[in-house]
Amino acid sequence: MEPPPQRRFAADGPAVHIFDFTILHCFIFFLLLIAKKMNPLVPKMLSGDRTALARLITHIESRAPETPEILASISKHLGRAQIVGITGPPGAGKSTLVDQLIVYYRKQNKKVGVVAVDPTSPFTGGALLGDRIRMMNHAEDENGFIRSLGSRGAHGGLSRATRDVVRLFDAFGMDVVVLETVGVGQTEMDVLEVSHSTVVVLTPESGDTIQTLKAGLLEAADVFAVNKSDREGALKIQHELMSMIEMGYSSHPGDEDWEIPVLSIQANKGVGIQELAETLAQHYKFVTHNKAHQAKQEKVRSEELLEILEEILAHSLREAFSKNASLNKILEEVKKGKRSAYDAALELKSKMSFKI
Ligand SMILES: Nc1nc2c(ncn2[C@@H]2O[C@H](COP(=O)(O)OP(=O)(O)O)[C@@H](O)[C@H]2O)c(=O)[nH]1
Ligand SMILES: [Mg+2]
Repeated sequence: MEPPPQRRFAADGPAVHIFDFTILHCFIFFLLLIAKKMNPLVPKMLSGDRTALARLITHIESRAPETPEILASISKHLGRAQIVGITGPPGAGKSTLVDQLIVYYRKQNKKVGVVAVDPTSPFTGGALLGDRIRMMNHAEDENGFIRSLGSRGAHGGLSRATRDVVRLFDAFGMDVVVLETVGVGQTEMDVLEVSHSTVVVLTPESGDTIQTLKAGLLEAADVFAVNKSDREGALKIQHELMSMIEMGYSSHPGDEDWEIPVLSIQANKGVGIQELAETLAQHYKFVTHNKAHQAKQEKVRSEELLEILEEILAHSLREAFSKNASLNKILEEVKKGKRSAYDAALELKSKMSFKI
């Protein structure tokens, strides 16, 4: 019988053999693992299926129990997108600006995902409708995707849901993800933690109120965009912001090397958009090499691990209560006011065998 053909690197023969063997087994193991764990929508989404993407967003927005599995299975596909947060008072022109950014990035042949967080929309319907009408300009575009998230249905987890939708967009292959959020409350500001850069949009009308604007809003800015620069007072607010920055009011600790730019924009005419996008590209480069930003991300990630565990445990507990008669009995006693929730919780805690 003929001897088997020699390997190209004969001297490394056995090592090559072991290597092949290990890779093959890892691959099979990985396949088994994902076959067991992976939601079938995930591989579809990863291969570019927009319907699968939309359905996964819905799961995540409603914090379906399989959310952690979905997010775990896309973790290898993350970290490629540039994430831009746009915030500011209602009516400042954020959505108009986001629209223009989409047009700009699409002309550059970049894939863009937009997450609009507007807690006012589920109540009035108005803001959402306005956004939807604008979105239709991009609806036919295969490489743009816009989604509005309301605060309802997210079980207080709006910032978690938003962060996770941004991740889905990243895994889907978006080059840029734009996050629009109204800068009114802490929850709305928290969602910005996920972005590389935050643009705070103000208008000449903000000039009179700049002293009264939430400090958190001004401090969030990596870039200021003074929109509606066609209106009177635009220069005045620009100067006010500049002198505020000079006095060090709005610099981030550790980010002193980044001088916060104040740009003049007219979003409804597309004026200043290119400059904004270029500034954002510079800031993206800056943060990816910046120690203060990395330290902030480390803190965000460790907080997140605890939040995820809390969410998983809460799901398991709810499930246990719905299935277990003795737990249900205790729940009923608490419901009827026969015993306090604290008393019941301490008894249940003492019965839990919980080890890590
Ligand atoms: N005059 C003027 N109006 C603008 C400009 N940009 C946006 N607007 C208008 O401002 C209003 C609010 O815009 P919108 O994008 O919905 O604001 P948002 O609430 O911050 O998202 C809309 O009527 C826009 O047409 C601008 O540069 N100049
Ligand atoms: Mg808006």
